[in-house]
Amino acid sequence: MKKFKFKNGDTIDAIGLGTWKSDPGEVGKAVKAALDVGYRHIDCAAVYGNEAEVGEALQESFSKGELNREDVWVTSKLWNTEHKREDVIPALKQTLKDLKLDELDLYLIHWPLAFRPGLQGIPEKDEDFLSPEEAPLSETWHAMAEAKKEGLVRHIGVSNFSINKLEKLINETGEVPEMNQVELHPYLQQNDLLSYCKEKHIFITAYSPLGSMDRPDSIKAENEPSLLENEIITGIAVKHNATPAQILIKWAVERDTIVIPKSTNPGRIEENINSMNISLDEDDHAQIKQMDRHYRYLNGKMFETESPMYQNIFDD
Ligand code: NDP
Ligand code: 1BO
Repeated sequence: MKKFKFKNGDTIDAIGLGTWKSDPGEVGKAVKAALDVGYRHIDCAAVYGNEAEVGEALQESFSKGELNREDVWVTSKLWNTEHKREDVIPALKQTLKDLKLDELDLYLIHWPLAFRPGLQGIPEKDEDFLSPEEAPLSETWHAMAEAKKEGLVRHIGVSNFSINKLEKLINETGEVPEMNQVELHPYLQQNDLLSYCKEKHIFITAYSPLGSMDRPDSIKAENEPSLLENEIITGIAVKHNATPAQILIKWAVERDTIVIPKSTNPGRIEENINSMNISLDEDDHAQIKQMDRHYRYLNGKMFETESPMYQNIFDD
């Protein structure tokens, strides 16, 4: 398994298990199935509503002596209602309690958007947000740094940050996030962001690498393009005697990004990690390069209200 090394020597596996939309009753089994076939990296978030079950599965493996805590990389994310400086560490402590861990490997600001504390669901009106003056991202970031100093988390980063937002955060705080987790796949190759992050030594994690087809209809566009059925991808899959999902995952890894496909199906969980055994050639990369169409499955529109301040979150 390819690994990426942080400045302090810690390493993260290039392929992790995504857990968004993994239902209660299924997510624990998925984590156990993943650990059994060699995953050592689990991507979680408070808002996924399933961290307690993920924690039980991890705990079972640790208590049986199958794995030690330090064998598994666990990422979680701060939800948008907890951006106030005083709310960050309590939110992190709740996640640690749910996951039954003393320390996280990586904690990310989930979105560069602050919701009113206590808001259930997603914003419907401008008042459901805290403005950038009420909850500046720099303040949230300072609290993340405090959590790291307190030993609650080993690494901190962000998610869904554009180059502009990263630049602003770095200029305002003098601290560089260690990770940016963003949507990334052949239809959204993020070349500029990749170059920027490489220059700043920020790792990139690619989310929704397979097209996130199990999202609720309310956050799906009509006639979304399919990655798994794309002719270039299926053609390359046939050539390598592999599946389309394996090609998409290995493409992400060969571009030096970390990738976190979600599945609750044991066969697909194993299929996805086995993508590490495939090797794409120059022609495969050249063909996939042509697929970029700057298409986002998660376009952020679900968070938009009337105010321009809460629109175009990705600065596209
Ligand atoms: P993915 O692109 O990983 O797609 C998940 C879908 O693909 C599910 O329907 C799954 O079904 C299916 N699938 C999985 N493996 C295969 C396979 N081998 N062949 C065919 N279908 C397959 O979508 P996600 O949006 O879930 O992204 C992955 C992870 O990234 C999330 O779970 C989450 O952890 C993270 N994420 C983070 C975000 C952020 O804002 N930071 C936003 C979105 C995602 P099944 O389960 O039945 O196998
Ligand atoms: C609102 C979607 C979050 C997925 O990480």
